[in-house]
Amino acid sequence: MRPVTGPGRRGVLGGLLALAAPVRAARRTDWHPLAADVRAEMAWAWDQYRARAWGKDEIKPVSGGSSTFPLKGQHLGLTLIEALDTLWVMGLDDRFADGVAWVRDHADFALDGEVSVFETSIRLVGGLLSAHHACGDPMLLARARDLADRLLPAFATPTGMPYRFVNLLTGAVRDPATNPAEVGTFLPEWGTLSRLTGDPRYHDAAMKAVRACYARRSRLDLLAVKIDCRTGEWLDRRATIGSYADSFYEYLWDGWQLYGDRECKAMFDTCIAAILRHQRDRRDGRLWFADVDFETGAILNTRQDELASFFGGLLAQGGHARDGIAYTDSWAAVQARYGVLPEEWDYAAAAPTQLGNALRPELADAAFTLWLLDRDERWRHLAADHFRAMRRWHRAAYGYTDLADVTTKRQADHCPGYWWSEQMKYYWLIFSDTPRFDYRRNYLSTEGNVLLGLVR
Ligand code: IFL
Repeated sequence: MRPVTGPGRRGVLGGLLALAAPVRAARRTDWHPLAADVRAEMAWAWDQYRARAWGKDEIKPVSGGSSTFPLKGQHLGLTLIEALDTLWVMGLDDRFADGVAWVRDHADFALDGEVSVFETSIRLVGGLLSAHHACGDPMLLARARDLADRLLPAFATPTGMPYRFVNLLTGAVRDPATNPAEVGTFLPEWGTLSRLTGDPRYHDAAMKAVRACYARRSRLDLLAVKIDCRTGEWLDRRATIGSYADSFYEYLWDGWQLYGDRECKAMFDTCIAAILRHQRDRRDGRLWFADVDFETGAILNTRQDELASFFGGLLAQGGHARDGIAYTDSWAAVQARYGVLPEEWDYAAAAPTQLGNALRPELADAAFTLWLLDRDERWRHLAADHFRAMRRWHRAAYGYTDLADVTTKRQADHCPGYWWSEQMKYYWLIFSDTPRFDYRRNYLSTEGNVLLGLVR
């Protein structure tokens, strides 16, 4: 692997796009009061978690209970670990120190139970690495390494693509029917681990898995959504930019941005060119990306995961600013209609097909990424709408919860770990102009973990 040399994935191209989309001076707003609101909400939610669910994976913000994830029935401190670099970048230093002390005294990954390799890596390995980036405590790096070592047995397959689940204590693996996202979303965390420990195994395992999946692309250069990690055979024909594929493309770009890896850039360019060619679909003046047959390009459906709403930022990063902005505008129009995006949207019917919202960060992610690129105030307005809608409808007695129905705003009772790592950080960074973050040279993972760009 190569050292970190290039600008962070969300920091590149800023000057170029600024020329294409100049900041509109007339809309200048003082965003700092909103940043203060975001920070106050984070501190309040953390204090609720501290009082009612300390060390548990996830708080139930309506009832005040807790739930486990990614292990069943045993807690790993998911929320706490996901929150750490957000607390630090907000300057909530006592709370950050309290969380680090919990990791030092209580985090234990030698538990007899199975976890999703993908989820554990992006959330917990990534969370520990970003906390280490914030404060430099070697204990955090040691914990990240211990956990990654427990995930490594999943990669011992004939193709190098990992099984979906592994037992943290025994290394027993389960479920070979995996997908591009769960195969190709490791490189930034695992490459960082290799750089910091001098042990190339993490980077090499991540890269081998990416190559194995990419090598099996169709003649149209499209990937399908389900693949057997033992044989490399596709188990489905559907190509999508949504869940089960999304972050595969994101991490190709990230491999280029973080490590200057030309192979990653070439793979990214090939995949994105194919997506633009075969999946781009315009309806009523709006840009969407259809699910298509990966070998013929025939449209299979016009449903769009909310998860795909991050994709506009990625397209712009990769040099497709016009498409990236148009796609983000499509989602912004849905947000304007419902206040909160539904989990799934049929763009041909212009109607939601899944009514819930799992407290999702993706549109705020796209707004932040686009803003880093062109500094256009409209992205801050979009992020502000996202934040204000969240505060209005997702706030509950003991924190922020997901919604069961975006049309009625009926609340469920679950706060996912990523809420602490993602949107709260995106809002803060886009509104605060904090000196703790390098706005020109940085890297945030798919989970919002800052692996480059914290300024101590
Ligand atoms: O874990 C989060 C991350 O952004 C991801 N997929 C979905 C989650 C947030 O919606 O890669």
